[in-house]
Formats: sequence, structure tokens, C-alpha cells
Amino acid sequence: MSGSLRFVHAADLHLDTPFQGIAGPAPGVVQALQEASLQAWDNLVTLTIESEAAFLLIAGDIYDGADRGVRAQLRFLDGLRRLSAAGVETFVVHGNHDPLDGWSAVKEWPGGVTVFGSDAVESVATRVGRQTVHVHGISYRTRDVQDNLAKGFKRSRAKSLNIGLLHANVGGNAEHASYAPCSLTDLDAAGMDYWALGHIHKQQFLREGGPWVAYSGDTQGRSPKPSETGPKGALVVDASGSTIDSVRFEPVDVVRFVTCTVDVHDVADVPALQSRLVESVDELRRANAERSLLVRVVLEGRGPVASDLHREGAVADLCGELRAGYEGLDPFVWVESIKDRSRGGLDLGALRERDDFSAELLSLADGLAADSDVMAAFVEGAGGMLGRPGQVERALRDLEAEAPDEVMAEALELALDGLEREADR
Ligand SMILES: [Mn+2]
Repeated sequence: MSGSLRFVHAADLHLDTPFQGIAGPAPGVVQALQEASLQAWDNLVTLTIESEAAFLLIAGDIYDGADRGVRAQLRFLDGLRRLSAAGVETFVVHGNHDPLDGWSAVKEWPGGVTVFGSDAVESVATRVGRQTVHVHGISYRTRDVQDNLAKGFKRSRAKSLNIGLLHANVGGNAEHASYAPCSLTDLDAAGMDYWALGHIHKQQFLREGGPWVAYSGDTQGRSPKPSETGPKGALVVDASGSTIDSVRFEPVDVVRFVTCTVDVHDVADVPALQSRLVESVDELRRANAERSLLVRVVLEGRGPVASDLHREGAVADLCGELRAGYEGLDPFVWVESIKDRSRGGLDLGALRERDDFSAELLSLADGLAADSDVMAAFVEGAGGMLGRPGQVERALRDLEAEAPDEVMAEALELALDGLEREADR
């Protein structure tokens, strides 16, 4: 198409990232994870070249830490050289994970690479065919930038494509640190046609046109957290003049974190649950073909199998069986963990009507549930009473900062389950 141009927007490469929160992976999985962020970068370079993009935008956090490793830097440079040799320009800003005050092994960049400074927003004009494109950007000088950097951006010329390249928390996303905080209104005021943002790892569009405001997300998932699961990649953008025609997501990730949620309400027993899990994981494999998978299984709902799962070691054994079933596959499947949030098939209504210890326990819990502050204090106090604070802290952290009422519900369920099982004997 004459008069049109294509570019690729990526961010948060976190090259050589240490992976977090993954329970005891097999050796092959560890190795694959160590390579994953670097391979995702290679894939991004290939995607950019093969899609015949004119330039690549990288919106910060190329490296994971300010003390960037040589391995990550050499791999990054290698990709930039490939882009340069293919005639593709690259525009880079640095973010909170890789501010300019960090150490750099690279003193000279290949031709066609622009690294924006941190003193003020810089504007670079580049020719793409018969069009001029203005890319505006600014890097973090140091990790903790609290200035509203968006306010320094200003459109260059009315008719050409204007792009803002920035690493920032727009709109106060509470799940991410509030670096370079700004609002959508600040971004609008700058008069850009496209905002290429980095920092938020979940791909999202804050606005689809007038102007486009996009987070590409990170290029490789890093943990089982919700913002790190699912396909990870870059945005391929087509524009004509100052109009954005289309924006499409392309995955470049190598290992994908996925969540397999199963409701146990109609699962009769442990073997039935195992079959159900294999079915669900196989479905995930089909949906994510060609990617290695790190699967977190979450069991929820109320059903008879829950009390079997609450037995010592049951969940760990089930996890081991699942792992064994997927051993030796390429791309691999690794069941990272099973989070058991299932509840037994207890009839709480009937239980409340009784006149025994279970009923009294439930009544005590109902009383606590009436006041959330009292409940929170109780949960904290109960942890201290167990006398092994380290272990309790770990257990509570494992509940992933669940609200006190959820911790309470789980504790109550376990206690009632145990009491009822004793009564059955
Ligand atoms: Mn990041």
C-alpha cells in the first residue's frame, strides 16, 4: 500500500530476568526459563524484520536490573545489529528497571539506533518513504522517577505521524509501581497520534484512536501472576499519514504461563479429578500450540473431592502424577503448582441448626465475619498463636495476600471438615 508505513511497538523485555514464584522446576525447565527472555527478544527482532516494519519502538525495561548482566547486553546488541543490517531503525527509552545511571557494557550503538536521553523529551524526525515520522521520547535517569514526564511531550508538525515513547504508570494502575505517574488527559494534551507505552506488563489499550494509547505488555511472561499469564509479545502498527489504520498483537514469547482453573463441584473423586485436569491441560496445549507451558492449576468450588484433597500430601502427590504424565515433551509442559481452593460439600445451613462443637465454631466464625477489622485482627492473632511465625507467614504469603475473610473461610472449612470426618468414624 503506497503512503502507508508499519512499525512495531514493544516494551519490558526484562532480558535475563530471574523468574519468580515458581515452585521447584525440573532442570530442563530451569534452563528453558533462563533462555526465554533472550529468545523472546530474538523473536521480536525476527518479527520486526519479517513484517517489513520501518522501525521498532522499545518503551523501557530492556534489562531487568540496573546492574545489567553482560549476557543480556550482548544479546540486545546482537539483535540491534540484525535490525540495523536489515535497514530497520530502533528507538529506545529506558525505564525504572534499566535507568541511564546503570552500568553499560555497550559504548557505541549500531547505525539507526536512537537511545533517548533523560534531561528532557527529545524529538527525532525520520523519513519513511515519502513520509516524515516524529518520535518523541525520554529515558529515566534513575530508578525512581516521580515527575510527570508526559508533560514534556509536544507534537512536532500537524500532518506527519507523531509518536510518544514513554515508560510510565498512566492512570494510577495500583498493581504496578507509580513511576512517572500521569493521566490520559496529560497524554491527550501532547497531541500525539500514538502513545507507545511501557511499564504495565499486561497488554492493554487505554484508548483506541484519537490518539491511540497502548501498552504492548512484556515480551515474555515472568511468573504465574495474572499480569504475567497468557500470550506475550508486541504490537504491529500500520499507519498512513498521521492516521493509525490498524494495531495488532503478535506473540513472541517462548514459555507461556497459563492458569488452569477447574471447578470441583461435579468431580466424584481423586481419579476423576486427575482425568479432568489432564483434559484441561491438553486443551491448554492445543490453544497454545508451539509454546512451552508453565501451568498453575487452581481448584475451586464446593464438592465431595475437597475433603480427600485436604489430606496430608494429597495435592502434592496429584501434582507429581500430572508432571510425570507430561515428562519429556518438547515444547514442554510443567505443572508449576496446584492451588487448592476447593471447599468440602458441607451443608452449612444444616450445620448451624445443630447443637455441637461444629455448630459453635461456625457461630463464632459468623460473629467474626460481621466486622472486617475484628476478623483481620483475629487472623493476624491466630497466626501468632501458632508459635511458628515464619511458617505461618509463609503460609499466609502463599495464599497470595488473600483477604482475611478468605483466609478465615479456608481455615473454618478445614476445621469443620476435620471435625465432620472425625464424627463419621
Ligand atoms: Mn517492566
